[in-house]
Amino acid sequence: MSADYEVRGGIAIITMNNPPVNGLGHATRSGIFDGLKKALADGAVKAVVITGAGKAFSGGADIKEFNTPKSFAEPNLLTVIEAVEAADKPVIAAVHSVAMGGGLELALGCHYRVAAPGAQIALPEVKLGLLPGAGGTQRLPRAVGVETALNMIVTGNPTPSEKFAGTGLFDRMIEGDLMAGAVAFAEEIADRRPLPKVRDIEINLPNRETFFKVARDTVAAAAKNFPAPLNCVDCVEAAVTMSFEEGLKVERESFLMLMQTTESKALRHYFFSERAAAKIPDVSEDAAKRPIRTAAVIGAGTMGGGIAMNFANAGIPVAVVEMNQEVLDKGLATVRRNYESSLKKGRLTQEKFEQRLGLIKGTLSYADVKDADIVIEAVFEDMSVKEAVFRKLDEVMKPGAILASNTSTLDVNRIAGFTGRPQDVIGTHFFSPANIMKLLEVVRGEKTGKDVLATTMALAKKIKKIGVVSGVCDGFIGNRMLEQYSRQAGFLLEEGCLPEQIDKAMEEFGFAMGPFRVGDLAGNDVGWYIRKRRYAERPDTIFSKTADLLCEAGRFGQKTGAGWYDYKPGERKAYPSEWVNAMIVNHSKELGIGRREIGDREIVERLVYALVNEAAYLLAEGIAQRASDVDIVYITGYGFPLHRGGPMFYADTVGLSTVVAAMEKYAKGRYGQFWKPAPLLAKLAAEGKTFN
Ligand code: T1G
Repeated sequence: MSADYEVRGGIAIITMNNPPVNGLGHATRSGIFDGLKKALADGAVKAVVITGAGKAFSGGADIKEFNTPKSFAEPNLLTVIEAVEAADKPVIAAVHSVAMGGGLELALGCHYRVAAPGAQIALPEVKLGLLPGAGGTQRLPRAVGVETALNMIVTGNPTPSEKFAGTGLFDRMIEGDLMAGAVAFAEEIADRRPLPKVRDIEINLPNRETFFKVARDTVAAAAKNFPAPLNCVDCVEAAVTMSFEEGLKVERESFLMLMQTTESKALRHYFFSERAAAKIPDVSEDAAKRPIRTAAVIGAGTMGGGIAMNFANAGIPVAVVEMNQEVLDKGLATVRRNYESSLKKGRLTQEKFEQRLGLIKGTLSYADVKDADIVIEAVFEDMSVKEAVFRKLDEVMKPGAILASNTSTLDVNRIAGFTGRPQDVIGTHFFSPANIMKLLEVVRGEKTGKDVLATTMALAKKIKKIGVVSGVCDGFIGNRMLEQYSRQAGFLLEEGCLPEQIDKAMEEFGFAMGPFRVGDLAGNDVGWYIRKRRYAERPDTIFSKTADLLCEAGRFGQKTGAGWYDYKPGERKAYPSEWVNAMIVNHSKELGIGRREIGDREIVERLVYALVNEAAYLLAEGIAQRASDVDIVYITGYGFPLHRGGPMFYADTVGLSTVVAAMEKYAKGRYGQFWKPAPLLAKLAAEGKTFN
């Protein structure tokens, strides 16, 4: 059973024991339920304490069981909590470390609750596209007040346990030995009657109509594409306006409905995918790692400065190396401005501001960084420049230093070959802005040491990035897929679309920004430089020339005041450009293409399925370890809509045979050869299977 039972001097102790976080799976629920029955039947037992073994009281319902029969198998969580609340002996929850979701709901069903300080208290179900489904929306408002409860439920964010000392949530905070304190508390209240129940606490909320109207307006504005947050408001309102039982019914109906939504399945997929990405089949989690006490960055440009900030934010001293004092000063000034902006917005305390700035130093000399544990080059994306840097690093850096490249497309094996220590070379592809974007593509070279890979993945976690391992190919995972996405966008321009139509279609699909607005933001010259290399390396790969014509006109985007769109000085608003649209129409004419009306559906299918098809090749080649890694890359690095779960999850929800049928339709168009389904995609579709 996933719960241990013992009796200590008349106090029964039920200890949930389902590592790693005491998820309330069927076995654990049964263990609690049976332990309670035993305690209530034992005349020698005066009170019951429920707690959790290991690193959590309980992390909540076992998400791995969702959408399986076990999830609702009796005793389900509601049954367990009802039994606890109806017990005729006092039941005390002894909370430590983590009490989340169903774990907190179980504690709320107990008659008393004691807690160690510093425990994370949360109802995070909304982050999974759900809401608390075991009484949390009805009991928490009664325990801590409607406003506090609603904020916790709608945001899902944790609050430290000590914040609830003296509220209806915790009867006592216990420093030191929690179990000894809990047993002593149990003995103290063992004979107290009647047994207090959170459900009996009266709620009074003046101006409740206004309160919930404001709450709904606030939540609706932030909850675009996600139904759960507004349902949370409805349930908390039911706690205020209805009886406990009626409110519980409203909660249950909403919970079961949300459990079936694609949005919730996408969010649950993301939750597990983010954790799966850290796993490397041939590198165990306890593989040897090198200590990272100091870092260095080569290049003080936008990327170099952003990368340096990641180290400073994690408390790791970092030196930025530049060849030119003026460029170095400019780069460090940008870093200071970024921190000043966070300070002004209240996201950073003065102390943290000074501490972080103090951790970043500039230098013009490689010799100053020779003892750094890791050095990351963030110089111009040109192999000859990378070669010069890595030869220098090989000459200067201490033995055992990790030599990383921030290249976004180049061959990390070739870069490793510029050194005499290829086992120490790895790719760390940050995404701009490097101090903000969560994704870090960790590019594993053929000779990259397992300890170097394990160290870099652990470093990703330390600097609060999501590390995803990629093999070596042109563009790794994200940019290789982006190439096909961009190609389709260019062809659509030639066939009849204009930039604003494509961007609008993709933003309505859920992308943060469409491809052309992204280009104008990042700089169209970046892609231009990469395409010119690809024209030379792969002359048979056809691209639309529209993007080149744009760059030849110097329209690099916001940084030149004009790109796919026009911009007014000092504004970031994109205005459709007559010049660009005329250029596109004229280009179609020169190609002899009769422009046609193209619907949003075709736009979305061609751009998204281009991602899916290229990813199927990546998976078959072993560049990406698993489909869910591709989803993580595209959600965290390229703005793919989270509520759709990522390109591979989205293809699964559409159905792979539907995806293949659409591709067969597009294969009849221009450059149709791309639309031949990748063998893996064709195989899975034929077998009625999915990527994830
Ligand atoms: N169910 C199953 N597995 C879980 C889990 C859960 N609730 N929480 C974590 N894990 C796994 C996770 O996948 C990973 O597995 C390992 O535990 C360590 O996680 C009725 C319906 C608790 C703060 O949303 O926020 O209750 O990769 O790396 O950094 O109303 O996990 O090792 O195989 O995150 O120490 C609500 C989600 C559920 C909490 C610990 N609860 N979990 O963080 O470890 S719905 C949640 C977390 C619910 C009721 C409803 C965190 C954590 P693996 P980790 P951590």
